[in-house]
Amino acid sequence: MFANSSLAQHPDLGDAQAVKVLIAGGFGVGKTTMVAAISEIKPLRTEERLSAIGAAFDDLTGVAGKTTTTVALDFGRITINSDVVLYLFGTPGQDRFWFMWKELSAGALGAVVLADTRRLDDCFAAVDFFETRDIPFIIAVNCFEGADRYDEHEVRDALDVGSHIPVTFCDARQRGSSKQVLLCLLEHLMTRAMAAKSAPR
Ligand SMILES: Nc1nc2c(ncn2[C@@H]2O[C@H](COP(=O)(O)OP(=O)(O)O)[C@@H](O)[C@H]2O)c(=O)[nH]1
Ligand SMILES: [Mg+2]
Repeated sequence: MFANSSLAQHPDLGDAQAVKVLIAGGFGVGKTTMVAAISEIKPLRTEERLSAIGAAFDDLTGVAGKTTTTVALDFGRITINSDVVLYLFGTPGQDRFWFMWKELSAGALGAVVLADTRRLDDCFAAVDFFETRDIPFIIAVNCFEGADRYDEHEVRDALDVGSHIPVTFCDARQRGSSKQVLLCLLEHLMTRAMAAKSAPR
């Protein structure tokens, strides 16, 4: 099922399939944090200090303390098992980098949309992007301290996504928690692949 991934096989990775996965969501939701927490290689980051000009555009409400912003992308890698290696691409969150999403999504087998329940509307654009292009995705709520807790049905309702879209909860700073998110996405990809296989032609 991973044969479609456009990433070339890495010589060090033997027979493992390279799978491209996007980590998307609004500004300050924890994308860079998640890629850094989970990557087994030093994550490539293209962060820039928030400039006075950028600050005029970047909505810092609820993300006080954030002093850098991803201007291009985050990149990391995690080996799931001997068959599957995930390449993670964190998308830039702000609207002004929207033009990069199309490029980044080429060859992606799936996506994680990270959400902060205090600013759920920030991930509408990502949900819409993946739905429109039929790129499978899951919602991962990054549970910030102080944020109200909602169950998966409430999150699904608020985002107006169907019951087939998995909603999971995580702490993007924790490797184990972030890995569970990726396993949830892989499970979703498998379920979809199986359903497509058994659907009448
Ligand atoms: N308390 C808390 N802070 C987090 C969590 N995830 C990220 N952060 C912090 O929130 C800020 C924004 O995270 P970042 O990964 O840069 O967001 P991005 O814009 O989506 O890449 C950073 O200062 C992180 O340290 C979390 O789960 N809990
Ligand atoms: Mg970032």
